[in-house]
Amino acid sequence: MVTQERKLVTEIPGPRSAELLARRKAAVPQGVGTVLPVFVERAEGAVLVDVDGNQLIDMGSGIAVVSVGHHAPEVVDRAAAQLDRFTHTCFMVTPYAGYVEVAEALNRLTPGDHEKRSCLFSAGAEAVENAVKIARRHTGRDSVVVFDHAYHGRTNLTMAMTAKNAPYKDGFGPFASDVYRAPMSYPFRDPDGMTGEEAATRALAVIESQVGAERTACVVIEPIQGEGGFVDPAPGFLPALVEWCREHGVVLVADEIQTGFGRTGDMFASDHEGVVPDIVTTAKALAGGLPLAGVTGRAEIMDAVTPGGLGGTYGGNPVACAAALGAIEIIERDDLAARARSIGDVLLPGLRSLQAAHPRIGDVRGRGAMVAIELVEPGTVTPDPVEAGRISAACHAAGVVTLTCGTWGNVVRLLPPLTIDDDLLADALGVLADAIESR
Ligand code: PLZ
Repeated sequence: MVTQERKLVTEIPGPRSAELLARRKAAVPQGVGTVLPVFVERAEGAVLVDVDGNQLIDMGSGIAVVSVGHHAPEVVDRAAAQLDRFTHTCFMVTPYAGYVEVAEALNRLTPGDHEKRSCLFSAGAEAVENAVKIARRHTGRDSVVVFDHAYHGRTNLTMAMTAKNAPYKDGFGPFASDVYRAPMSYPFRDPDGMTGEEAATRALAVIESQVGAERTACVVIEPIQGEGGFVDPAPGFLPALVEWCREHGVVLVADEIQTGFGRTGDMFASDHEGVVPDIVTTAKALAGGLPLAGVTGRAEIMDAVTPGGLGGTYGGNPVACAAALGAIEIIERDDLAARARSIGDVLLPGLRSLQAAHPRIGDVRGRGAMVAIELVEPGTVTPDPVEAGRISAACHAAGVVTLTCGTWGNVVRLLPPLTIDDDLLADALGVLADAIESR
């Protein structure tokens, strides 16, 4: 049992982690980054235990993956039982019930009560790639519209869809064609008072003039952007995009890979404004730590692809499906969306009161347990990535895992497990406050 408390017994990283870091450097290319070089030995709930015996509060959840907490018994027991039965057949060769059960759960939980179908993959980027394939086949059109600050993955097509150059795209081209970028609604950086509807008009003008509705297969959007800086569009932006898509037969794909499964205080971030996407991509929190991703959409769109057009050797691996059924059980039974809202009710006011005293905190934003601060030069919107890095590093040194994000790397984001207890959350917020104040 790992006690749910922060406890440092060495400096961070400790000597054993430092030793492993040296081996890592000799064995793994530097291109695979490291946010915080403590090597994890065990994890439970919201606490990571490293190889030196330090206990760190995990405010990143492995990038929004372990929403149900580390080592949740429902996930571990189901996955272990499945390991004992069989680990692989390939669903396309000889199917098994777990895949179908996950598809049924996705069809039930994603926004809208229309008839749906779901197919499963191993990584988020793969889900996005397949959503685009399906939208293209269904519409017979080629063009894909994405947004400024978007993040959709690291494969060739999803690199083209991702906005930020370094480190994601720099030197990795040429990229897939027929991907077009529209301006995002970014309330902190948009003209004062710009509404979501006005931001949508701005985006749609770009799409209509530079792509054309009749050439557009799909519009792909994160309802709250993740890696791009937790950019939460102004109310009205998403509904206006959906309406335009419907009018023009364009498939609206909501990339809910980071926002899904209760994270933002609704089961899906699209639910917040009653938006019903045509296709939803999921991954991360879906399987509580095992690799699994989903594409869920309207039956008539999903069934546009002929047999054999979708798949992959490992997609919907039986162990990952068993884990997903455990994770989904917890998310629904314990109403983790409501828990996410109460986490937001602690974090957002706490961060706003820090903002009042610290002009480098330009913006506090997010919903539920997906919240962030954007650091700027005081009194301006000029990004301050150095300060974001300094704050994050100070949190790490004190035993709290935080992540940064944003096009300019100037956003510190918080993504705790939704099961984190109040004391641990308060401790993490206190560490963050000290880090901000220690300048
Ligand atoms: N779409 C919205 O957030 C993954 C990437 C971390 P994969 N985000 C974390 C990194 O530096 O690689 C993500 C996402 C959204 C797609 C993806 C891609 O999911 O499972 O990493 O392929």
